[in-house]
Amino acid sequence: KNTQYTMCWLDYKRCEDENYINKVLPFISNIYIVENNYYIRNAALELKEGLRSVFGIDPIIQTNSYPDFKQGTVIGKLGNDVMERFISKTERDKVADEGFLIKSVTNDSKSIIVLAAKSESGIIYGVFELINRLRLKSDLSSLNIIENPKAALRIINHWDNMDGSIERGYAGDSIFFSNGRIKKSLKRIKDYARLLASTGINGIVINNVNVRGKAVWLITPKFLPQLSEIAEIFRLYGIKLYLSINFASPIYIGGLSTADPLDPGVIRWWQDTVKMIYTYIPDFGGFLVKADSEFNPGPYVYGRSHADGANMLAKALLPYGGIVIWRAFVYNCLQDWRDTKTDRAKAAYDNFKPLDGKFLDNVVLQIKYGPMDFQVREPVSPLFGGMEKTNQMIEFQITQEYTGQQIHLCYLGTLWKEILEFDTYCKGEGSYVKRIVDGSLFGRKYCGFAGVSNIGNSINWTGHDLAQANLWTFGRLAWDPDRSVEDIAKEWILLTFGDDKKVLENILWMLLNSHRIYEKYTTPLGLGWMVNPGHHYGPNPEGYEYSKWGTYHRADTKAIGVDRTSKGTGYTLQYHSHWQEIFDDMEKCPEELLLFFHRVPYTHRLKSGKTLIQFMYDSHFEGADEVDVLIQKWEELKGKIDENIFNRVSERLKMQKEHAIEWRDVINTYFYRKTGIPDEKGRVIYP
Ligand code: GCW
Repeated sequence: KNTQYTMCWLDYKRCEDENYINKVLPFISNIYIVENNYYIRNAALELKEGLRSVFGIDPIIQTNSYPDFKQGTVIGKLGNDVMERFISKTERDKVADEGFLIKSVTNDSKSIIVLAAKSESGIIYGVFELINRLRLKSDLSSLNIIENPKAALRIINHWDNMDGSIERGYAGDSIFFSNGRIKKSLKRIKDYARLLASTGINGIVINNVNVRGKAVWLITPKFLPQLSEIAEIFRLYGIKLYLSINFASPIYIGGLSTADPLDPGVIRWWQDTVKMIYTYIPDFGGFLVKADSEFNPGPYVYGRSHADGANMLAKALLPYGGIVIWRAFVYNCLQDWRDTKTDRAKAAYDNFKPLDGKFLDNVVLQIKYGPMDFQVREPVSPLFGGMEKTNQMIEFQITQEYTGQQIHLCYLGTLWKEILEFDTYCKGEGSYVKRIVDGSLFGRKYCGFAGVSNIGNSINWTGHDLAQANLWTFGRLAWDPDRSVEDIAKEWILLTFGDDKKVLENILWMLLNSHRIYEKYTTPLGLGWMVNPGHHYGPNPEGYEYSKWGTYHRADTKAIGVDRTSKGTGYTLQYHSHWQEIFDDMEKCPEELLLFFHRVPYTHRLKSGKTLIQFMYDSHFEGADEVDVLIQKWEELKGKIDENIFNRVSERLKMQKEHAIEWRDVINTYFYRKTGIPDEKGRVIYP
C-alpha cells in the first residue's frame, strides 16, 4: 500500500510536448541569481526542481554574476543593477511589496526570462507562477506579467490541537502537533509551505483558536525554539507565523491574579512575553484571539471592551511590527430557546459596531462571512460595510464542517465569490465586500482573508481529493478576488490532472455545480442548522431546536423561519438601507435566503409559482438525484485519472449518494409530518 502523500497541484508531470520543450529550453537551461541570498537561492532551487520534473533538465544555478552572453532565467530583486538592465522604471513602479514581474526578453537572439520582485516573498510567488506557466504551456516568447496581491493578509487558520487532533478536521491528524508536542519532522511542513506559497498565502496560524491545555504555553520558551524552526520553514516560502493565544495567559502562565487588559501588571506581562517571542521569531506575525466567545476568556470578564483587550495586545506588538487579529465571533452561546427576542444573527454587529474607530491601526477584526456560522448559505455579515474605521478580514471555512465534511463534494469557490461580489452600498454603489477586505475602499493597510484549513496528515491532505480545489481557490481568491472562480477552478484541474479535454470539462462541471447540489438536498433557502448536534454531520431537523446555541428555525405546522425583518428581530436594520428594504420585503428578498429573513407559511407561493412546501420536496428530490450526475461525470473519467485518486473519489461519491438520500428522506418526512401536505408529484415520502 502506498503511504507516500501526494503533492496535489504540485505533483509535476513530465511535459511530453517536444515542440514546446524545444521552444522553452533556451529560456530555462540556466538559472542566474544575481545576489547570493539564502531565500532567493531556495526559490531558485524550487525552480530547478520544477524544471527537472517537468522537462527532465538539470539547470545549473549560478550565483552573483550574470554574464551578458548567456541565456536563461535571471532572478533577482528590483533595484539590482543586472535586473535594471531589463526593467523600465514604469514597470518597476508597478510592482508592489509582495508582487513580482516575469517577462521574456530576446536579446541578440538570446532567450532570457527575467523574474524580479521587491522582496524574497515576491520572488517565491513568482517562481511558482513561472512553473505553472510552463506547465500550462504558455508562450514564453511573449511572456509579460506583473502581479500584485490585492489584499495584505492572506492567512490560513489551523484549528489544530496539541494532542494532534484537529477541531473540525476531516483529513486525518495535525501535521504540526502530536501527543502534546510539536512534531520533530519538518518535511511535511515544508511541503505544506510549498503548497501554500504556490497559491499566494502569506500567513499561518498553526494552533486552534480555542487555546486549551498545553497550547496555552506555545508562547513560552518551552515551545518557542521549535516554533522558530517552523517559522524559518515558512519564511522560506514567504509565509509568516502567527499564534492563537488564550486571553487569560497572564493567569495561566504568568501566575497573575487577573488578565484585566487595563491592569499594569498584565500589560507588562504581555510586553515581556511579546519581546521574548521576537527574540525567537524576528518576523513573528502576531496573535489571533478568540475572546469572550464559546467559553474562552476575554475582556468582558473584567468589564472591559474588546477594544481595550485588542489594543493592549496591539501596543505590545507594535514595536516589532506585529498585529492583533481579533475575532468577531462573539454571541451568547447559552441562550434559552424560549427566548424569541434574542437573535444570534445580530450579535457580532451589536458587539462590535459601537467600537468602530476605537481599535488601534495594528488591530484587524476577523469576521465570519455570515452572521451565524459557516452554514451552506447565509447573507453577508452586516459588519462588512458597517464599520468604516476598522481593519477587517473575512473568515471563510475551507474545512467543510457544515458542507459535507469532505465526504460530500462541495466546492466552495462559487459561494465565496458571491459573498465577495456582494455590494454593501456603504459608500454608495460599488462598495463590494471584496473592496472592503482588500483594503481599497477605505484605504486601510491591514485587511484580508482568513481561511480555516481543510488539511491534515491524510495521504491526499484533504480527505476528498477534489477538496484540494477549495484550498487552492481560497489562496487564489485571497490573492485576487476579482478573478473568476471558473478560471481558478480550471487552472486547478489542469495543474492537478493535466489537460485532457474530458477531464477538464467533467471536473469543472462537478466543482461548479456541487455547492448548489449540496444545498438542494440539505437546507435550502437559508435555513441552515438541521444537522446532528456536536459533530454536525447528517440531517437532524430539530437537532438544534431546543438547544442553547441560538440557532432555531421554529417550524410549526403552519410556517417556518425566523422573522429577522425590521418588524421582527430587527436584524435587517444592521444593513445599509438599500439592502434593508430588499431583505425586509418577502417579495424582493433573494429567494435563496428567504427563510433566513422571513417566517414563511408552507403554502406561500414562491416566484416560480410553487408553494414553499412543494419547493422543499422538489429541492430534496432533485438534489439527491443530481448526485447521480456527479457520479456519472466522474465514472466517465475512468482510465484518464490516476487510479488511486479515481477510486478514492468514487468511494466518497458513493457515500455522498447514500447520505444525500438520508438527507432527502429525513427532511421530506419532517416537513410532511409537520404539514400533512403530500407531494404533488406523488414521490415516496415516508410517513
Ligand atoms: O462553528 C464553530 C465550530 C467550533 C469553532 C467555532 C469558532 C474553533 O463548531 O468548532 O471553534 O465555530 O469558529 O470559533
